[in-house]
Amino acid sequence: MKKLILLFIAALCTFQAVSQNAKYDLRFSIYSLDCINGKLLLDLEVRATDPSAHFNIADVNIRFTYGSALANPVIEQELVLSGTVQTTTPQTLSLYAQHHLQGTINNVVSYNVVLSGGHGYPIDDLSYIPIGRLSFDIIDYNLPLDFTFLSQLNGNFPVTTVIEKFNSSLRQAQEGTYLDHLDYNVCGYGGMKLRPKLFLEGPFDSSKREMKIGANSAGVIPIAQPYTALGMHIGFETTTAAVITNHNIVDWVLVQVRSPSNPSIILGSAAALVDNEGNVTDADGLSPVTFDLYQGPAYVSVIHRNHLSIMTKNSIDIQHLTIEPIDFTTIPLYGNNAAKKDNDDQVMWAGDSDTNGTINAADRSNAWNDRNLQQYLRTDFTLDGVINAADRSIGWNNRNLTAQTP
Ligand SMILES: [Ca+2]
Ligand SMILES: [Ca+2]
Repeated sequence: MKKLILLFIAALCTFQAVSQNAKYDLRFSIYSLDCINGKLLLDLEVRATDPSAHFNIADVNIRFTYGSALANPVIEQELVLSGTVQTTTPQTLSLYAQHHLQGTINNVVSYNVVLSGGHGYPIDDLSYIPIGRLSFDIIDYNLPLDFTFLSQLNGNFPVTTVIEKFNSSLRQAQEGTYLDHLDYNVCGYGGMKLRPKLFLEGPFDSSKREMKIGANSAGVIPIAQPYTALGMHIGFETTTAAVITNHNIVDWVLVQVRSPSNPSIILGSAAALVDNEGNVTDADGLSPVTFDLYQGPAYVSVIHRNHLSIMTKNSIDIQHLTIEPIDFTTIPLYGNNAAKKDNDDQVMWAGDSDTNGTINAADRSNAWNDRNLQQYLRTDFTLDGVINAADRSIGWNNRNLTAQTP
């Protein structure tokens, strides 16, 4: 192995430093985090630094260190730079050899891609492309992830190297920005604690700036959360009738923590209770909503079974074991018109009886079909325990609205 590395380094040294524009940025992107089975899938991504730095990418050797929370890196999947790829300028095909971990040892990954034919894949500054996906075992749930690229700029050796194919020759591209994710989200029992606040339009009383507890008074709120049965969550959170009564519970909601690099990826979810003042708590009615994640930047979203889901506009830096308040009644939200503006408050839109993210005629039809029922049903948009004209009215008023959560 040592010989191979030396050969590789010797090969790199043959590239002359010439005036050029090829310059690249690298980042890590968490593809998925499975805290139950202890698996992390991590994508390595590259882009050109700016419009003047676009180039055709040939060989890549990405080197980075990882923390002792993780072990056993293996290549899970080759992504864009895999096998035969289309090269646009000129129009032709390029071939990449099978990706290897070459020199991966002692918490250093050396991810190796070699162009074996063609002009290489053109990268630009508009979007990162994923090169390949690594799998890690999570072996210590109480430590943060700790990824650091090894770069020339930091004086590391051997370093990350990206090679440009220019005409028919190869030359080394310049380093741009390396986005290291330190202390990133990782499984850690109860490590992430949130205290969200939110208002639901259906029961919201704007004159009091709180929510009515009609469904609670009617005794229809179940002690088991409804989201697992709806296929939105894996979990078995239950409360008690006493908690529902004593804490003026309005309903169950689902709180989600999402990847900062791709907010469509849900890193953790928890069913939680919301009380009449909008406080979202664990099933005991008091504790913060807790996730088996360590800490890190993350988007936070809230799902309700018949209101449109909302998410923070930006990722939030959540610290380990520090209760993070997230006031959805005022915080900037992701997307456009994500919530109703009611004087100074943001209020989640009501009327999505099938939780499909859109309020339309099907929802109003469902509310009509359930008229006069007195049950815990998603057609009860006002959350007062009965389905009637008031529910149909709210569904009509909010017609054509869609959830902004990715
Ligand atoms: Ca719907
Ligand atoms: Ca109702």
